[in-house]
Amino acid sequence: MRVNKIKTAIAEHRPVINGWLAIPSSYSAEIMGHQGYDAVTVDLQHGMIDFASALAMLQALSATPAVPLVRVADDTPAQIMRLLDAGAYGVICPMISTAEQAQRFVSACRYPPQGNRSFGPARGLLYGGSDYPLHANHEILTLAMIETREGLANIDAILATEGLDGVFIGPNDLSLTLTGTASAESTHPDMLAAIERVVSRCREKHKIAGIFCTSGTAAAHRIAGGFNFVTPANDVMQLGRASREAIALARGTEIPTTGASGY
Ligand code: 3PY
Ligand code: MG
Repeated sequence: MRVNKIKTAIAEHRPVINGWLAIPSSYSAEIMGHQGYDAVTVDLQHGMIDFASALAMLQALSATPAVPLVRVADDTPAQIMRLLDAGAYGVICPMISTAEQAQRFVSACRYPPQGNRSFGPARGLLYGGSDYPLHANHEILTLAMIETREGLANIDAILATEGLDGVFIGPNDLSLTLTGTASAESTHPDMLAAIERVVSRCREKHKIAGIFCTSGTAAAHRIAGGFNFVTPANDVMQLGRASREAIALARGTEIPTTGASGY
């Protein structure tokens, strides 16, 4: 089976830079996959992406060096299994608040006896190789999103879930629940303490510590803070920023720091 390069990078202590797709386009996916990201995630939660678009995007990513990942809309096992069958090499699952939820998520990603993933690997075989069924349990990446107060409180139990590779902080949701304001780069003391707590627990337990960031600079700051899986903004944010910059440079005006998308 094709090796999951994300797991290799983590084992070799190289931070993973993960692109993020919210626009339902196989062409966007193909472009992003060729830019040097270690992985690119198709976002079926907040992205404008349905299963048919996700399938085409995973196919496009398959022809690039980036490892194809998905963020699912929720922890529904049928949805998780279907996206794995569509060739996703890893799943980021939002709003994991308890060990039971984490267990249900991981089980959906693992064939028996480790889990309850139903057999029908489909594109998994095409992308991964004919021995996919033998190695999928080891190669498929599982990241539980920590973005609720309860998830933060249960971080130790969540990280103890057998087969869970790590966590990915949703800083917008986490800051919203902790401070009342959604801000991915919040410097509120409660957020800083929460982030430090998750990073140190991950380090102790040798689990992946991931986080969504608003820019490359913010991602570098997170890596310096101990994260080893970072997303330096999504396609929408990058497209908006690149457009504003081009317009301002053409007009000889100042580049606005935020646009209609809020970033
Ligand atoms: C969050 O910041 O809450 C996220 O889910 C990032 O996409
Ligand atoms: Mg979120």
